[in-house]
Amino acid sequence: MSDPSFTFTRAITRKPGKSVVDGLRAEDTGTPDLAQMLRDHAAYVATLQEAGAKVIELPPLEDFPDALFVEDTALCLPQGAVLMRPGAASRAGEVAQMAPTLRAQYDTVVALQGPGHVEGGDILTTSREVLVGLSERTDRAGVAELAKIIAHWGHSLRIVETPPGVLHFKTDCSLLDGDTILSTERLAASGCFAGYKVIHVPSGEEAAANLIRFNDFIIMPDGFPKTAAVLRDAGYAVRQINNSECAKLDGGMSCLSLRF
Ligand code: CIR
Repeated sequence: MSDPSFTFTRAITRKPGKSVVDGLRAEDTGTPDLAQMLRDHAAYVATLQEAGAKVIELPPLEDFPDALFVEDTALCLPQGAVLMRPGAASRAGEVAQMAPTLRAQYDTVVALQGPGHVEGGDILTTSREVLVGLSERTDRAGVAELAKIIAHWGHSLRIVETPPGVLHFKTDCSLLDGDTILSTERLAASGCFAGYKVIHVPSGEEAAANLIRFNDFIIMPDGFPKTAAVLRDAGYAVRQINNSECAKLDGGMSCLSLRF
């Protein structure tokens, strides 16, 4: 049977707009180049399509510089979608912009009501559970509300910690298959993946930890040859996309789509 944690038919993406240069970032490492970002985004969409996705491409939202990072607005599960409450104030309004698209795709869409916050980047869905990392953007009240919603759909949720100074839980880990996680050493050291098969990101390539598994493909950022080799040796079909511009905004492969 196909594993719903990485077997998908659809994806939602949103093109970056000119305002992306104002996107949030922990550290200023330069202004993102929109033209390059649009080329990378087009390659990302094309790779999702090659992996078997029908991609719903949404237009830029100039009022929301980070809106291309659609993953943070929702959790998509087979039974329904949950609209998040981003912890970053400048991103809160992105959710209402995503809601109609999800309502058109799903019979069941439930919104977190608050007062807590959760961002999708802190959620890793495996074949056995939903892991949610507490972070600067995701708090206990938000996670408690999310846990109740998805418990009705038969999902158990486990609270874990996002390492200090790391934006999102999935900045440091990804699902490779239902039972196998790619993780940085610093995150895996917390013990949060006990019982899973863990592949460590080679030292110095920590920024490769955020990737996606979509059907048969691993879609990862370009420029991390050791990680790519480890994954190929483990039998995965790897596709690489330039991520230099989104990286300036702490964004990676998972942030750029909702997959379901
Ligand atoms: C932010 O700080 O919210 C954006 N600049 C980056 C969001 C990345 N999203 C993700 O990891 N899911």
